[in-house]
Amino acid sequence: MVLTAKPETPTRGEHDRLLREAVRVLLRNWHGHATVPSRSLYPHQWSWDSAFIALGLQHISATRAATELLSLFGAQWADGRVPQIVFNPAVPDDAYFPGPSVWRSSAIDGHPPIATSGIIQPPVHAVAVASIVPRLGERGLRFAERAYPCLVDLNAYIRNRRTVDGGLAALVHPWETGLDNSPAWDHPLAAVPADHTLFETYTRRDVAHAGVGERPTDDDYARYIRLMLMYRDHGYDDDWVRAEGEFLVVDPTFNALWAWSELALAEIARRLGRDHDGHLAEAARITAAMAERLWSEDRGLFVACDVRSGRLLPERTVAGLIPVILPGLPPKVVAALIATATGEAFRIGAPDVHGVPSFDLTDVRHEPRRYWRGPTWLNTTWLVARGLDVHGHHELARRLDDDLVGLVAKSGFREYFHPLTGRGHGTRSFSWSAALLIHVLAASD
Ligand code: 9WN
Repeated sequence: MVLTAKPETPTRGEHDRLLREAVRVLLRNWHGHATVPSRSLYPHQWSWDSAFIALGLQHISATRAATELLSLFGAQWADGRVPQIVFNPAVPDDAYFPGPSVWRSSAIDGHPPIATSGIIQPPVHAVAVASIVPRLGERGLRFAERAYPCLVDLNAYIRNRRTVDGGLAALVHPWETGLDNSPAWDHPLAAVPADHTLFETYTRRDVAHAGVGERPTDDDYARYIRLMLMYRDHGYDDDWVRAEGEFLVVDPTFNALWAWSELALAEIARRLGRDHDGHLAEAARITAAMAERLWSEDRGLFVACDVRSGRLLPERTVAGLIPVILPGLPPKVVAALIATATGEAFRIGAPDVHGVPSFDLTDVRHEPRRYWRGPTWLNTTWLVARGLDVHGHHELARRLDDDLVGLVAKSGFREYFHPLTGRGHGTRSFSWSAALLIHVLAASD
C-alpha cells in the first residue's frame, strides 16, 4: 500500500507548539503524586490512564513518571488487584459518580488506607515500568525493585482470581474493559436488568461535563450501577462473581495486554537478574489460548466471549485488533488482522479516516460521536500502531502515529475524535491524549 500524507499533517515547527501545550496539560492535571485524566470529568487517579500518562511523563520527568505508577501501586489491595480508581480525599465525594461512598472499599479486609473502586482495568502498567526503568539511570533498578512485586501480584490476581475455563481472564463489569459501552457488550448487558429507579438514589455526574450524545445512555448506566452494587454487596468476592455475576466476558484487549505485560515483566526480571522464563511461558500460554478461543476466522479479528451464554460476540471493535501487539501470533492471524484493519470496517491508513475507529464503520450501530461506539481514541490507536511495528509494518504504524499527532493539531487534547472528520469530542485537556502525543513525538526524534 502506498501511503500519502494527509493535507493537515502538522509540520515539525508545529510539533514544538503541540509539545509545549501537552506538557501544560499534564502539569495542570498533576495533583502532587498522580495525574487526573481530566480535572472536570475524571478528578481522581485511574489505573490504565496512569500507565499511558507515565509513558508520556517520562519524557518530562522520569521521576514523576515513576511516582505516578508507585502511587497507584500504593493503593493495591492485599489480594493483588490494582483498582480502576484511586480516589483523591481532597475531592468532594460527589464530584464523580460513583464516588468513594458508593464503592465503600474501606469495608474490605486488606484494603489500603486510601479509598478506591473495587474493579480493575487493563494491565498496561508493566509496559510503562519497563519503558521508564532505563530512563532513571542508577535509580532505575531501585524503581524496578519496588514496582516488580506489585506487577507480579497483579498478574497473579488475574490468573488466580479471574480466569475461567481455558485459562483466559474474565471481566465482571464493562468499566473493567476500559471500552465501557462498546457494542460488543450489548448482548451480555441485555441480560442485566436496567432499573431506572436507581436514579432516584444516584445521580450521574458525567453528563454535566460532556454532551449526552457523546456518553453512555441511562440504560447503560442503570446496568453499570446494578453490576457494581451487586459485586460490592458480595464483598468484591471473585468466586461469587465468576459463579453468579450477571456480566462475565472474556475480552481480547484485556487478555492481550495481560500477555504483553508478561513480556514486559520478563524484561524487568532480566534487568533485576531474576528468572524470566516463567513470564515468557505465561505470555506464550495466554497468546495460544487467545488464538484458540477468541480468534474469529469469519470476522478476521479477535472477538470477545460472553461466558454466561457461551457465545462469541461477533462485533468488530478495536479491542479485536489490539492483540496484534503480541509477537507470538501465528503469521496467518497477523496477516488477517492487518487485512481487517485496512479493510472496509476500519480503513486505517485511508486518507479520509483518522486513526483507528473504535467500532466497525459499516455496522448500523456505529455512532461516530458516542464514546466507545465509533470515535477514534488515541490510546487504542497507539496500541494498534505499536502492534504494527512489532510485525514490521512500520509505514502503516507511522501513518497512525501521524494521525494521532494530526488529530491533536486539528482538534486539541480531546478525549476522542470523530473518525471521519477528526472533530474532537468528550472532555478537553485529557491527559492520555497529551501523554501519548509526547511519547509519539519523542519516538520520532
Ligand atoms: C469509568 C478515565 C476513564 C478511562 C476509561 C473510559 C472512561 C470511566 C467513566 O474514563 O471510563 O472508568 O466514568 O466513563 O472509558 O477507559 O480509563 O479516563
